[in-house]
Amino acid sequence: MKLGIVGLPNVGKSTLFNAITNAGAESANYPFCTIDPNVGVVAVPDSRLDWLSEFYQPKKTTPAVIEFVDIAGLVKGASKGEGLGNKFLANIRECSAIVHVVRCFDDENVIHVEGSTDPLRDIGIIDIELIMSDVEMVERRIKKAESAAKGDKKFLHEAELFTRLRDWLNEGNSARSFDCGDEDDQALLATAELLSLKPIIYAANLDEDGFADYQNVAYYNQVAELAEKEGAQVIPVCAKLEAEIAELPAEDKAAFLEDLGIPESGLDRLIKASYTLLGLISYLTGGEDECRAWTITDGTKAPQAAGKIHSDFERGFIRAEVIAFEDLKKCGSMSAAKEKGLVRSEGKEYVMKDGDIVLFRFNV
Ligand SMILES: Nc1nc2c(ncn2[C@@H]2O[C@H](COP(=O)(O)OP(=O)(O)O)[C@@H](O)[C@H]2O)c(=O)[nH]1
Ligand SMILES: [Mg+2]
Repeated sequence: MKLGIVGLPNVGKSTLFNAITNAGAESANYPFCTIDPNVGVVAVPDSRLDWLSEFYQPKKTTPAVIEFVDIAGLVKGASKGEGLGNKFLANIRECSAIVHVVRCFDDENVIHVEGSTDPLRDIGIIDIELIMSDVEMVERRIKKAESAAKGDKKFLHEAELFTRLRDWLNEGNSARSFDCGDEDDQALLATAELLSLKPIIYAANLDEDGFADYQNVAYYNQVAELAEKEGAQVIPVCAKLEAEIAELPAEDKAAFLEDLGIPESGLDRLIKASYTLLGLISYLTGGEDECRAWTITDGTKAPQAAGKIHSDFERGFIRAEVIAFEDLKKCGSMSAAKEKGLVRSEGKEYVMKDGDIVLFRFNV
């Protein structure tokens, strides 16, 4: 589950990526912080895990992590192969979601490939490249479905669906906004690995002054308005500042942000939002050896969640002892929570919730 960082050249992608990778290297004893120069692993900030860790003082604390890929080189004409375009588009195809970095700052020392700052124009350029690349995929899909339909009529519907989609894309619309009707059709579309169907977050990259007062920055508001129409999120960041913050030791970070009057770093917000965008949630385990956040897909049931820890936990699942994080925090200790009856015993059909603190009972 990777997120691809995309955007025009010189909008701050690599600066943001470096901030992310540095934050990862510093925040966790993770053995694989930088997998390759363009792929970085970062810990997902989680105040609940911080609390648990404070509470148990374990030997080890392990956060949830996600991967980001810095995808350089998308320019006008990429879908036609311009500037290694196809290679970069293929990189995006391997990602599950997209962080689209949009330049929302003026700086005459940083060249803008299009000559001026204009967030909506920039978004449009990238969108069109993704959409045109999808058109090619969809054309191929239509041909395949049409020839399959000669043998089996059921493929006629697939050909028809993808033809409608192609026309929609050709009008400059993304697959995200395509209204395809029922769930079966949606599932069919999902098999096509379309770039413009991937969930997206806009990262509005502001300068320092802009970031401190982003709600009054016209560039930011333009992106926010577009995002709202698409049902997407926009997160204000100052990549340059984030890169500086990421190099600070954890204990200095909070003070630094406070000095600037910023409650939470844009990077932290972006990472958390990215986790949610991927449809992921965390459950937690706590103890004197290790406190840990475990990543599961939203909607996962208890046995499969247990299987993340060890396959035996899933195979021999008996039940899960579960308490909501807020309940534990309120009670102050596990024994107090038990007395109040807040530790629940849940069975095989239990759907895990974000922030559940869990002890699995199993027998193999
Ligand atoms: N003024 C200003 N410059 C920035 C900001 N973010 C990035 N830059 C500068 O913009 C240039 C291009 O950034 P880079 O991250 O390499 O862009 P990329 O091509 O999108 O990867 C670098 O010189 C950065 O220092 C920002 O928030 N404010
Ligand atoms: Mg770059």
